[in-house]
Amino acid sequence: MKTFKALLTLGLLLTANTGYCDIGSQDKNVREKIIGQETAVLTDAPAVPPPITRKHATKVIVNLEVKEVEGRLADGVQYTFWTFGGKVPGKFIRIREGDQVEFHLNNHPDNKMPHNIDLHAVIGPGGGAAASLTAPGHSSHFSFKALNPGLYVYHCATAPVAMHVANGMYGLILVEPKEGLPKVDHEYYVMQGDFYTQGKNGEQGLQPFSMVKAIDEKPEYVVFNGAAGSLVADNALQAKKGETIRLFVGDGGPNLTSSFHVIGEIFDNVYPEGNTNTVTHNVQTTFIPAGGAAIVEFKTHVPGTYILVDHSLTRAFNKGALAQLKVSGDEEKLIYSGKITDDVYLPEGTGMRNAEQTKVAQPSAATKQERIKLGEVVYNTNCAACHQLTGLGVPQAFPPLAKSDFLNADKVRAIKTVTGGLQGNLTVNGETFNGVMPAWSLSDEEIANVLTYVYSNWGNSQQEVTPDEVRRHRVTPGKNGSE
Ligand code: HEC
Ligand SMILES: [Cu+2]
Repeated sequence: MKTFKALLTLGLLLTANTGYCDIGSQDKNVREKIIGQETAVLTDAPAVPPPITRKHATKVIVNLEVKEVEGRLADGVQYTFWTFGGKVPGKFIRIREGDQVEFHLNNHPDNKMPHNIDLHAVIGPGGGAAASLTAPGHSSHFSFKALNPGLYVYHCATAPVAMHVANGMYGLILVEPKEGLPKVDHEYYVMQGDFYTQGKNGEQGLQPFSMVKAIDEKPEYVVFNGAAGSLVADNALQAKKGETIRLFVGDGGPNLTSSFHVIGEIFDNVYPEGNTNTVTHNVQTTFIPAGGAAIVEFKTHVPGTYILVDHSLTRAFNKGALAQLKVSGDEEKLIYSGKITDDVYLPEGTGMRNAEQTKVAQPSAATKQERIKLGEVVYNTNCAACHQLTGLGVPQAFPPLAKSDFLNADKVRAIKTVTGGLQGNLTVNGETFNGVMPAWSLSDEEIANVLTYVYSNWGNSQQEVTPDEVRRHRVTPGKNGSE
């Protein structure tokens, strides 16, 4: 009670000083009447939904679909992204302060993992995470009231959280202040993220996630909008001389902070940390924490190509955190006399792409040793998220594969478990589990490889599983009646 009074006094003091009372306006937002209903317009980066012009709070329905998709991370480098809406970063969500949001999280049936969402714009435990945990082929919904205006990050918070975020599960939600934001000519959505591949930067082929590099905070790629070069050349941001630009910039991390800078521009306005109540001016580089955001605004005066970077520069020029803004129009010699060409920084930026070629595919294994090696890749890509790289699992959630009595007792049952999925009560090494193991649509070869890898490690029985055995014992997903 005392602290509450103190906070109230602080709130009043702040009102007196800045004309703005955070706590009071939150209370007003709690009480604000909800009039009508609409479905949110969601956009893929770099597009931003149109400004909100309504003068009242409404009920906004948000439908967001989680999709696990393979896509381009850099030239010749593919990655299995986990996404909110099919792309990295996730769909941009724009609502108004005071709105009541009915949030639907849909986990596509082709996905392999459970997912959820933690929106930093939500006040409530987990920011919606516990209320939104959703298995593949399911849809959850929860609702929240947007009490604080600002630009907020949202992300998946399913264990292992850092892995879900590292795979691209983040995006931005703008809670537009009641009075709206000043009008500008262009609004764009840019979000930085760090990626941890098993292969070195530039190594070709489909690259599995590396938990080891993620824990060491040593990304192979640091990029804007989900891929190196996502916003260059034909995909560069566009403007004309004399236009005003607003960038909604987020940092999904999972680990690195961004020193966000546009080479050749000065930010006329920055709303630091995404806080729409405070504007600072004449900023060169603004700091964006992991899991944070900022809004920057500037007017273009001189035509040419401007480079957006994380000013921790090896990230920009060696790991991919580089984008372009192309400003068209007549030269402006008075402000800038030099000749401006398009490709000043590109030769350096493209240097990151040449590296030796390694092929990540699954040929058929000639020996057990080869099978184990191939199985490790399948395991790290598909199984480690739950059963962990150590095979030890997660207490009360994912059973261990290391020294598992369930696994070692019956090879055929293991094949049925992986091909058909498994749910319901299960006892492994005396511990009870009651979770859902998804069914895997992997080839006979891949399942033979992954099970042989599992059997050959962590104190297990050393059995080999052959593709022929998988073919003979595989079951239809969901039809695993063995347990
Ligand atoms: C989304 C999390 C998840 C992923 C990914 C996953 N599993 Fe499982 N797995 C589970 C859960 C949960 C159970 C226990 C199911 C139950 O309670 O009935 C389980 C059970 C098992 C079991 C039987 C229990 C034991 O510990 O021996 C085996 C074997 C197994 N999984 C192998 C695999 C393999 C191989 C892969 C990769 C192809 C894999 N799992 C991927 C969640 C997962
Ligand atoms: Cu997730």
